[in-house]
Amino acid sequence: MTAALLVIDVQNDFCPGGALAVPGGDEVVPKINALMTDFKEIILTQDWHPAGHSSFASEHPGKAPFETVEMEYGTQVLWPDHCVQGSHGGAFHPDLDTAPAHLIIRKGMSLKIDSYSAFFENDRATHTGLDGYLQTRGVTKLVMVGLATDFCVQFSALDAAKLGYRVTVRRDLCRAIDLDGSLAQAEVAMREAGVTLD
Ligand code: VGL
Ligand code: ZN
Repeated sequence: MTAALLVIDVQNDFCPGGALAVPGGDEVVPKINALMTDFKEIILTQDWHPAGHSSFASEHPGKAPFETVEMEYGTQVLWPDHCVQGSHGGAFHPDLDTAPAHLIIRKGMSLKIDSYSAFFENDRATHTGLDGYLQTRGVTKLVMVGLATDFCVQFSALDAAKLGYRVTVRRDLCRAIDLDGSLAQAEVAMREAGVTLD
């Protein structure tokens, strides 16, 4: 059995001072770096939106960040412009040790579809390719850390569990946005899906 560490969206825009700052987002960086030494397989994800992405409130006249809209694929939360391709906000936190990573999965690159999960876009159908990569590398167990617990970490954990991986989320190495109780909901959903919450 091979375990992989999945480090989710530890990027400047999700850290204090960033466009969509997650409280304490930068606090997890040193401990994530330390945890990397326990893994032979390390994968990073990077939220990587084209300018004018449909998840940005600025693309929806009359709408403010954190309101929702109905998209073809379901309800979408609208966000401040964040993690634009090539921007400083889209770069990894400068202290994150990216050298040991085997693979960097970029997501949210389709203009019209957001992607919280490391496995599927928010249409729940379009693969990122991560599942194929993990299968061909013999990975069956995933430990997840990063930002944000209630969005990208949760969606990644639920998809991974559904795909048959054994999943552990290290809550001490994650931080949440927590919109209207979304963190508590995420924890219930992850537990129900058989995800281990450490
Ligand atoms: C995320 C909101 C929008 C995340 C990404 O990484 O959790 N949240 N884009
Ligand atoms: Zn995003």
